[in-house]
Amino acid sequence: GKTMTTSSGPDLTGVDPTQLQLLSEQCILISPEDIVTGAESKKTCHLNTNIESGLLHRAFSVFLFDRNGRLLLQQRAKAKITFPEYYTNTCCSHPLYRPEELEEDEQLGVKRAAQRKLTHELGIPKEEMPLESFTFLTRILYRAKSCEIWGEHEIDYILFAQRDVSLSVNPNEVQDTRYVTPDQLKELLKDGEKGVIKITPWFRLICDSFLFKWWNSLSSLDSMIDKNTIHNM
Ligand code: DMA
Ligand code: MN
Repeated sequence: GKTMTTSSGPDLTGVDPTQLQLLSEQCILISPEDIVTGAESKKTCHLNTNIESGLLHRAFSVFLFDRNGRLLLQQRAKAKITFPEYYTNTCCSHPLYRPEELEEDEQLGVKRAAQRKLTHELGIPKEEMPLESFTFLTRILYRAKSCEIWGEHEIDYILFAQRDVSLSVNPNEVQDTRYVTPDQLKELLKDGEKGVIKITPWFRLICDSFLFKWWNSLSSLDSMIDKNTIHNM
């Protein structure tokens, strides 16, 4: 007979099973002023239908530099539901709705989430990225579509760190990694404009605004910190 479908929502057939499981993670809902208002699943937070109704969540973006000042980039895995195979900064994800990742003092919650995902995506041992190794620079509010169904609408905490690390890439998350100089990144951004490669919208926004200025000040980042502004991009 006929199969009855009672649940509404996106068609998830063909989605990578590991990435499908991660859709049940509890993200942190916030107001445009970055005040916590509740929790919703990663799935709910990333559906364009909900984003169009204003649903907003908290995220972070790590920019990790080696001792020579080169930036570690990743190419997202084909299995990623949003922005598969796009080139982007070192690591991005969401602090989860749990006490240790909700802590706002010294941005400890997002720093703990960053530590967790640097291990999960890139295999960097926690001991190599102590919480003190992260410098929080500022917050960026942006919205972007990945496809007709999925998108992003986040306040993104920008975290910088500089140290040499050991990598052991998780192929379900990351297709490739590469250290780049500023000139090499500029070439990559040009390839992005030509459509030769794809670059994530948040990474593009940060490259076009703050990245190169901050990169120039790697050894004196303290003067660049802007804890109070939420930049609406
Ligand atoms: C989400 O990144 C966060 C930003 C800043 C876009 P993501 O899609 O890589 O998250 P996850 O790795 O948790 O799927
Ligand atoms: Mn998100």
